[in-house]
Amino acid sequence: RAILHGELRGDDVIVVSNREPYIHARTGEHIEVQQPASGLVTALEPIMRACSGTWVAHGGGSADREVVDRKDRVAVPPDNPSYQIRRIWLTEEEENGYYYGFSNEGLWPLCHIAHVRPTFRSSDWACYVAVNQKFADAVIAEAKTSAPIVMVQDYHLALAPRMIREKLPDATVITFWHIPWPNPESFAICPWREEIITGLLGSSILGFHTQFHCNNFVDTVDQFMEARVDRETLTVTLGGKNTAVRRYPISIDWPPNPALMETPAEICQSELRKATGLPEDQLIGIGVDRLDYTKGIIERFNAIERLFGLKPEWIGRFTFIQIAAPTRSSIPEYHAHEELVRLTAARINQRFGRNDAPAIVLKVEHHGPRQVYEHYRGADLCFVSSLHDGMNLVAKEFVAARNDEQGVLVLSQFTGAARELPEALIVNPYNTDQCAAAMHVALTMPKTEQRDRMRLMRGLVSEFNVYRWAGRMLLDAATMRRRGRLLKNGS
Ligand code: GDG
Repeated sequence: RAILHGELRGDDVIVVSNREPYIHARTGEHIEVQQPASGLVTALEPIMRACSGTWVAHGGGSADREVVDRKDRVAVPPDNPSYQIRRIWLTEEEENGYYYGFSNEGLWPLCHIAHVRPTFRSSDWACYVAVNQKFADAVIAEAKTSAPIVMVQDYHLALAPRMIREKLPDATVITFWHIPWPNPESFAICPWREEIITGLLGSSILGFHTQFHCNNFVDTVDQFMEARVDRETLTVTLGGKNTAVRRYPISIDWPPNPALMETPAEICQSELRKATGLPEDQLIGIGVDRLDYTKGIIERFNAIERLFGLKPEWIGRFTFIQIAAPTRSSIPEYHAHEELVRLTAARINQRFGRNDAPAIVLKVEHHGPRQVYEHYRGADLCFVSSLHDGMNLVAKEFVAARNDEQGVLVLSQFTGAARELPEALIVNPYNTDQCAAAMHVALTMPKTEQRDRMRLMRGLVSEFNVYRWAGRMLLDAATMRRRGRLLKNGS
């Protein structure tokens, strides 16, 4: 945090992402400010608070246009403004082609091995190119110097790094890819694979959550591009320009915002049971996800059903509460997935629910961050069953929320987080029996063992927090800039 406050304050830092950190929405007479359910926002917002600067993002809220100044800027956070959002406006056609189409029906399933076929349309690609140019132009317009530090976020903006570099050759472009990078054979089906890779190689640094994703990227470059790959230093050179490919595992704010932890854990426990109409001594499991098919919600529900089938003593004594934030609902796959999630929960409730104790409580709605934390703090176990996930911040948030050192994390082996949190009960979400058994272990785990595991996990998340994630990237960028200056002066 000190690095961000000290070295970078006043430096020209620009973040660019599709999603904005604050959405202004109109409800009748009032304008409400909401924070979107997004791992990227969770991670970057505290960083921007600490180092100021400008965040370029798509203005998607119903009242976003009403609150900006003449240059489409608004100061945030609303309670204590410390940085600017510069909003980009997209037409419906652009949003459909670039965001829903190429990004989320093409790249998202392409990069997640979740067995949903990617859809590639040339009309979507044309929008993707045009909108990436729009974002790049805004970054160029916002730069106060010829060598800003630009932090490009995620798969929506794969082409922007090169577009920015073309106009600002001295910029330090740090790109972070928040989702997995698949193996070369899987990536190869993308009709514009060379263009995507060339775009990304406009970056000075390209970051992924895990070494595995870095290696997959470098292997993909090696197979499809005329680029030099130095495997020792994981540096790729294309057209004389170097890109360092590095692992930066993302994390969360630490210590968590005190406002999220105000209610003592015991109160959260009793309130959660009361609010859900459950008996006082009911055991509770919690899941918090965007309603996305990669998160393995169906597999999770199937495992809960198996638990009740194999261990009937839990029927009526254990309830699983699933917070499912609506997301990308205009994409048919997501619509169908939501239906299936609802049907599966209803089927299991019919089979194993009891009058005052449903098996599954499904809450398909957006919750405030405080409510999310109250669920974490009130539960006995948290189940993250992603089929494939870059990192997964829910796992880390659950650990951060449990300052009472109680609660058990059941975690999919296909998340980046599983590599950092071996004290969780690590499971294969496709293995229903194994997941059911892990939940049984969690529900019967002695308090002392819960404490020992939770302490180790909290130790890791507190040390490797989001400031370290951003700090390491920015320090690497600073070293690169110093080296660049030295070489320039020497030549
Ligand atoms: C991508 C990558 C990577 C969820 N529902 C609500 C809500 N959330 C918040 C959670 C958490 C965030 O959304 C989800 O973060 P994840 O990391 O689990 O997942 P993605 O959104 O898919 O994020 C992922 C991440 O980027 C960062 O690099 O870890 O692998 O897929 O913070 O708490 N928040 C609120 N209401 C909800 O209803 N307020």
